[in-house]
Amino acid sequence: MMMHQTMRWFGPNDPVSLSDIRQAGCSGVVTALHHIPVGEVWTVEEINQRKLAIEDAGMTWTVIESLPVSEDIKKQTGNYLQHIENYKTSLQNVAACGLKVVTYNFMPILDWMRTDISFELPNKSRALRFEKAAFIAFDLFILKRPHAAKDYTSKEIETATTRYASLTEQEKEVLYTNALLGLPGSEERFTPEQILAALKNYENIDAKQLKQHLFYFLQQVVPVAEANGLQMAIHPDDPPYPLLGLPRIVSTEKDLEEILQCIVSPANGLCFCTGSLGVRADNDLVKIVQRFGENIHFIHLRSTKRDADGNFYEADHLYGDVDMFGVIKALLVEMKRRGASIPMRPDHGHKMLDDLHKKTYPGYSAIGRLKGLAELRGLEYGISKSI
Ligand code: DNO
Repeated sequence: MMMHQTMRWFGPNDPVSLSDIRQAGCSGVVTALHHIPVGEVWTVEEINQRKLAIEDAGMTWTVIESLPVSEDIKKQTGNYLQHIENYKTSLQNVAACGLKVVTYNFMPILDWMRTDISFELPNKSRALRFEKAAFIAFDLFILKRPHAAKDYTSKEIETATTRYASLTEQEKEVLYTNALLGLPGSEERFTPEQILAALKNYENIDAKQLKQHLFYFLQQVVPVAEANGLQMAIHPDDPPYPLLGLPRIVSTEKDLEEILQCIVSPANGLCFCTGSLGVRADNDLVKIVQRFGENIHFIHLRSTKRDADGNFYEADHLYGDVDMFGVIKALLVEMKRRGASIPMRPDHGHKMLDDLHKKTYPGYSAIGRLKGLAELRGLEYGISKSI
């Protein structure tokens, strides 16, 4: 038994087509209705229309990535109660259309964060990278977040100051654009004013408070998911630590444990993302699979490479810091235990070959992901034959 192999598809505007994904060897895609504003209901008609398009291309759609959680729900402000009701309705609707897994995240304001989306590797392909000094320079000197300096050591500030001084005007512009990239799947860019205003709303929400908001949300929606045969899958923070003074609450093994305990249900589960969790050296990924395997409903496979200065870049899928052999082996043991396959996707990929000249969503070019998937599939096949 192999994992259910999928790729993320951003919908009809994605430069990577369904046919490309099918040729990469996928039996399904994971997607979302990105055009529906966050907080509103996904209707049966809209879901079915997307599902049919995917089935027409010879694949299935069982995993949603993502059914987004509104900022109001995360902050418990404004219309959050209505948004939770809408979320429940969307869950009922996606279940009625035969979907199974609902990925979401609880990262305030921003989803993933990188400083460089075109980091040149020795072989000339391009990767996503997070450079700490550049990020701090962005925070202090471009965004100019009030009181940001108190979050950093004087050494970090010194390094960031030097780094900022080394940037050309064009490089500053690129750093600004990268750091303020909107949510994946949207063309939106935040302005510094928008971000500062959004950050201000989180001033009184610390990690403990945000966790309570997550738990409240889960206590509301998980019973609906369970009653409808759905599996919720929370995506970890990327990177897995606080940024811009914002709390991050899905970063460590302890966080995962608390989330799974706040409402014990087969529907309350994880999107196990090795690239996100793997940025922290104190996350033992194999152990996390062994401990929480039962609640892993969706898998993102990717590897990052850290350095001593707190930087990381997205490495080849099988190398970097992630013990991909150990992780896949542990996941296959879990699949065997439950007698069912788990959906996976190669997370991100390098920009390489013809894709170097194309405009694609950062991390989501076709060829780099195809290479990642092919390598992961080979590794999985080898391990599955030997256990
Ligand atoms: C990044 C993705 C995330 C993920 C969301 C899930 O490339 O892994 O954007 O889709 O966090 O809600």
